[in-house]
Amino acid sequence: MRKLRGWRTWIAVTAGILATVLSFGCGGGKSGRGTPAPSTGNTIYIGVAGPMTGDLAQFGESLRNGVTLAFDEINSAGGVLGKKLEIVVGDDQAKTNEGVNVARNFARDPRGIVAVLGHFNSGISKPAGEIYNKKGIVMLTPASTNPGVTGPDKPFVFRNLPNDNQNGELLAQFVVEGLKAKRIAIYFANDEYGKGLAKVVARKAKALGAEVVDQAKYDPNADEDFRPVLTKWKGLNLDAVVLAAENPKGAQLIKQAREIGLETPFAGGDGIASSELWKIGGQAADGVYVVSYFHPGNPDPAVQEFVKKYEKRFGRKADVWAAQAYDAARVLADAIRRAGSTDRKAIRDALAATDGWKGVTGPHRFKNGDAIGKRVIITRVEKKESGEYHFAFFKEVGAEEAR
Ligand code: ABU
Repeated sequence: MRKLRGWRTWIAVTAGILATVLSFGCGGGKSGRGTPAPSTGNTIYIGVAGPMTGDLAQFGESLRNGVTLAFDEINSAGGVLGKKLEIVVGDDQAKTNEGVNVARNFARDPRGIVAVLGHFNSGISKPAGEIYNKKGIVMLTPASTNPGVTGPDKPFVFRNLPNDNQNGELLAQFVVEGLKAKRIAIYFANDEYGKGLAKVVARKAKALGAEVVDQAKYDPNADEDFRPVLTKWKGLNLDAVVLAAENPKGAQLIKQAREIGLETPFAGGDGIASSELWKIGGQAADGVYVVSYFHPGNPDPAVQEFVKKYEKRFGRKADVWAAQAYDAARVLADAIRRAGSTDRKAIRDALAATDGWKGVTGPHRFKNGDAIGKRVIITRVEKKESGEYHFAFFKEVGAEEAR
């Protein structure tokens, strides 16, 4: 009997020690395995991930600038929960393996990263999101639109923009009904974003009665000559070309199209919503239609204040990705404030419960991690009197529920 009591005591003491060790190592048992407890000092560390170098660095820069501006404002006003927000930058170089490394490094960062804003590319947000989800760290992407990035099986993964089921349908509808296109061709990047968007556009365009005459894909990681396909398309009597691509490749493609004399109207997804369109494409970009969620000419005082502050701080104009990141940073800060702590699960729950928080890109609500009710607009590249190109507001095409 005494022997049995001895064993019981030994088991109880061992279990106690184990529980204590685990609670120190994993943030009170609430963080993923091997993930340091969330920041407990006077600083809240937030990861910002995207392509900071490489061909897609323009997008990473917009994301980082948008978050920087938001955190500067919040910190000047006293921070969140009396703590300062600080960015930890992760450069995924728009490469999947680098993105996965960034996610792993964030998850084991000894400072205890509380949440992550990013990544940009859907093909990276998908595997990286799985890591964050497993580790119990919120990932809020301001840019990745492939439907598979989020889902009920990934409760820690969010995006604050419509997914490509919505964007693709709205883009197809605009092309078929708005541009009256009956014969369409689609050129897409052979990546998670391009393939997904092209599929939805093709399906919806056909459903609306248009003919998808041809589709072509390109390798986003190779130096491609688009001219052979574009030359073939010149003889197809097309009414519109839909582009499911990211800049700079999208801009290069449009430039080559005009060079070989293909004058068909181009309409593209949000991957070509950056100034590289005219910086690379020049005059060829004139008149290209592009999906967006932000318009700097919006007279809303909050939008105008953001546009001015952004230009003053960074010496460049705010684009849709800067605006998206600015809103993502501020809605996350709002969720941390509402959570009342840096507990990662409490932040996830508060973010999921966001109900109408209004940013410069519109109101924010989430369902299974997807943004719902967000405004989608079509912009058109136009030359201003000053000679500068810009994305002019063309048409609002929807604010539908995520599906
Ligand atoms: N949605 C813009 C391009 C980024 C991506 O989803 O891959």
